[in-house]
Amino acid sequence: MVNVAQAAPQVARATPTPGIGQPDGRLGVQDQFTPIGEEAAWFHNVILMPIIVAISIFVLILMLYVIVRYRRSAHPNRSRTTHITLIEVIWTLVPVIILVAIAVPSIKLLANQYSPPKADLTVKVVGNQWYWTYSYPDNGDFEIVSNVLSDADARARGEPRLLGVDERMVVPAGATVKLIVTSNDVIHSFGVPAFWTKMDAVPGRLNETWFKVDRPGLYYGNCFELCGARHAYMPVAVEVVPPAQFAAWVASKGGTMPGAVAPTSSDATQNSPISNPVPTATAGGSATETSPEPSNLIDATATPAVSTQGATNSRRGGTN
Ligand SMILES: [Cu+2]
Repeated sequence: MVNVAQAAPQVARATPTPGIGQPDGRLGVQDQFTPIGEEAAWFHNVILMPIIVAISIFVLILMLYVIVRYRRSAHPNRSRTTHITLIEVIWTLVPVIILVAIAVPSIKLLANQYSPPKADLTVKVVGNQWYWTYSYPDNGDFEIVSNVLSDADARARGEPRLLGVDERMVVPAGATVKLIVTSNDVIHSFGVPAFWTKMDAVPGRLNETWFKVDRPGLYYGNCFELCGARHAYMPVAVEVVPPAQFAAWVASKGGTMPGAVAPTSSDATQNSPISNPVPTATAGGSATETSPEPSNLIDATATPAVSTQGATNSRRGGTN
């Protein structure tokens, strides 16, 4: 698996590890393999769940106590008490304190999700009825079409039913991967639970998310938006590989590594604003009016990041 660099055309495929990157019937969230995922799972498991359980048990005990202690047969003459200032202050302040205690780690997590480190790699994710395409603008802009495996093929390859795909998204381990997510037809949603990554794929709109995984392996996800008859048949499979193997895989797909060919364009891409979807709105909107093709959409929005000269040249070299 490590020495695939010499075998350029055919690159080894990772096999799934039980319990990692796929549902295994457990209660709770999957094991997390990104910094955001670890933080979010900690927030869920250590903060939210204990508070929710404690409140539920407290309220249940309180109700049982009141039902028994103040039952009608024990109190033939009802109490005329309507206000106790102390307890009203308490039951106002305690929930406020609980909410603030939840809000602090929650907002911190949200801020971390929206301030990714500089991207090492960009992958364009396009949802289609009913498959995904992945293209790699930093690596010669080759495109991969990812279709679900048939049950027989999945069994033959040792992959879980309805999660295995023919062509996986492959990314290098330890790299910050920026995803630009859009759709070709209806609203889909790209998600990988083990990364805590989920993003709507909306036609005519570019959404952005990111992940960074250090552990090589195979991680499955799904389309998370009900998108039509074969919604359940467009799984996501992300294979995280050592960087050398990623380079071999890119070569096997006819792509190039950024440093090797076009250092200037890759620099420009890396300098592009990571969490700024604003410039995409106008370009995306106009592109939608003329043509709904998402590759045009993304090219149109990608041009500001590269130099204006580059954009003009490519246009001249292309259709005009
Ligand atoms: Cu879908």
